[in-house]
Amino acid sequence: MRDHDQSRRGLIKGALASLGGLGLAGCDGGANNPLVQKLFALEEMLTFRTQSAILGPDSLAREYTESDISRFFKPNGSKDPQDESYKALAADGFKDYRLAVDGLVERPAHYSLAELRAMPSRTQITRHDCVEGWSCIGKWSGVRLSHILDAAGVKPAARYVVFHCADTPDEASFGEEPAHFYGSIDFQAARHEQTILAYDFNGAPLEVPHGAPLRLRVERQLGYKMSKYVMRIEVVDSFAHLGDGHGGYWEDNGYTWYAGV
Ligand SMILES: Nc1nc2c(c(=O)[nH]1)N[C@H]1C(S)=C(S)[C@@H](COP(=O)(O)O)O[C@H]1N2
Ligand SMILES: [Mo]
Repeated sequence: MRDHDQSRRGLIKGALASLGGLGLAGCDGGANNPLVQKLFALEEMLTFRTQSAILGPDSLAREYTESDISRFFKPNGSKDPQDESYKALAADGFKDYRLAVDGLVERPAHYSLAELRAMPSRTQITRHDCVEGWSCIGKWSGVRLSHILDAAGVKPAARYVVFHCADTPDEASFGEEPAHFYGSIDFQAARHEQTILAYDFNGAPLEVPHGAPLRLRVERQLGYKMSKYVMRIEVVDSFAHLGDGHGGYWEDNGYTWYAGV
């Protein structure tokens, strides 16, 4: 059963990959291609059916060994945030970085990197799949998101965890501040054992192209859900008020494309 579904997914991934080869797919623009959107919707449906009906949403993503680690792990999307306060933090080795945790929680908090590193950690070697059709295997270490959520005390009305990021992928227009990247996941994903806020990549502190100083790993989902440059975690009951209301930067981009063409 599992192999069958894996190979169906493989076929769709292959189709996406060949589109990528034609320069049609990819996080940097091709995601707006109608065919890519359709294939992605199909992929999402099959993935959802496979994972919830057969594997169960809490089952673990495959973990690999040290020798499987990709020699080159492609950085994608934002690679060098230009936000002034982010640049100041980076110039100082993120000494003054604080992760904010707020929203529908009993105990809003701020954590330095040292405090995050002092929490129980998890290390996992996993495969990152971008919707563009490429995959890389890397080793990630960080704190489980569920640990952070438990420390904050999630209120009953909470439904999603939102990640507010430092990067501003789009140009500012008409003197407005450029919008920051954001993403969101539900609590099933947030509390999954392999869902971590990673500060180390392949055994060394995360570097800027991969999301320094802290990035989400949500291993049962595609790459674009794994917010880099996480500055603030907000627990919400709805994301309708954020961005264009679709729960994330990439999600909002998909919607804009459908509406516009
Ligand atoms: N803040 C932020 N997070 C992001 C992105 C981005 O542009 N900004 N791109 C996403 C996409 S499409 C992918 S494939 C992965 C890439 O992670 P990597 O650069 O470590 O390979 O980050 C995801 N998280
Ligand atoms: Mo991606």
